[in-house]
Amino acid sequence: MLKCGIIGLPLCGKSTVFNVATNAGAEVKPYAGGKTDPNRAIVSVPDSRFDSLARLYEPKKTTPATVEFVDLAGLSRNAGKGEGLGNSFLSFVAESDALVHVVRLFENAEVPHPEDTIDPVRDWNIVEMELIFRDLGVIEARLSRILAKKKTGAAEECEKELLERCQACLLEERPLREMSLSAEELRVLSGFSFVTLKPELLVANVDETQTDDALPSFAALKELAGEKGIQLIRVYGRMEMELAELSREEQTEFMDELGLVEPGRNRLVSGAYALLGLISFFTTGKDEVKAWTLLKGKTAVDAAGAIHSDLARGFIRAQVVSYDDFMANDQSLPKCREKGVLRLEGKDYIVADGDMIEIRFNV
Ligand SMILES: Nc1nc2c(ncn2[C@@H]2O[C@H](COP(=O)(O)OP(=O)(O)O)[C@@H](O)[C@H]2O)c(=O)[nH]1
Ligand SMILES: [Mg+2]
Repeated sequence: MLKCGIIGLPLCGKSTVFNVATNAGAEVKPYAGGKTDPNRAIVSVPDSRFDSLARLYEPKKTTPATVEFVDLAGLSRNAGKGEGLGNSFLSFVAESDALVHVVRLFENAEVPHPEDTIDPVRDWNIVEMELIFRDLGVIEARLSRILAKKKTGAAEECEKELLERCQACLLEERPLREMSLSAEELRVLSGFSFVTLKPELLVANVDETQTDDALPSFAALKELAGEKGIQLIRVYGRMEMELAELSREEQTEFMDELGLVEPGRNRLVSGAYALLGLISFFTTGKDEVKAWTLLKGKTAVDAAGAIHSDLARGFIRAQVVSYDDFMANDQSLPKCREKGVLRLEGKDYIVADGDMIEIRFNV
């Protein structure tokens, strides 16, 4: 399951955004020190196709695709003042698949800002630099271990050369995700869990009174996101957290007022999903309708393996029909077969978003 770590300076609204994403009701207040377990919650990925399949099959069990959000309390108050974000924070970032980076735009005289003023671009840079320092430290440690060796093999020479290129990138204050790395290079780097290699979703946490696109802090952030190629979404943190607790009808009413088409939860979950290039495929039946998560570009055998390793091992063929074709043909598999939209695909078939798949296998 995909794990999204929520990061950002103290009091920027991380726990608030966590609650928007998960409706988990985590405590929203300044961290008082001491050791605290992170807030964790698993949420299902909103998908109207999955909902209609579940209604149609009326299975004993429905299993939507899921995403986990993790929000760590207790970032160091001294982040950005050269004291680092703390080890527990950085190890939590390292175990995330994607980062949801929250920056504060909201004005609220009751909530102090660790840097005293509202400046989301500066805040973003502070956290980004912490992540860059962390990766630099990991590289330096590894390089000095390689250099200390009397003899190094060809593989280590390659690794050293690659790490030095990464180091040069970080020393220019650029995250590793800005490098163009081959699949093989990414494989070599995978063991280091580099945090600046992780895809990042930038969340502008604005107050419900700040709906204007021309808001200077928002305009500046938009420019930054454009420059860096980072996906930016706007969340009315406090307001949408309260919204998440209301009934559907009440939510819709308030969302209309704010000009929002989708609730914050959907924007956050779908944003993270798209960010990672994830798609969903479905398995259907009387027992269970289930949505599975797969990386874009993966094959029918990968899909089989996601379900069970036996299905990948004994893979013969995948019976595939797209959700859209299925719906367009009276939700009837025989009719889909007749029309030729229900196909038998081989191992190398690239799974498309919304495919309904049945694996034929033999073990
Ligand atoms: N006015 C306003 N206050 C907010 C907003 N988002 C968060 N806050 C307040 O800012 C404080 C810190 O929020 P919290 O989510 O605990 O920040 P964290 O330290 O990053 O987890 C809380 O008192 C929130 O109510 C917002 O959109 N508007
Ligand atoms: Mg918090």
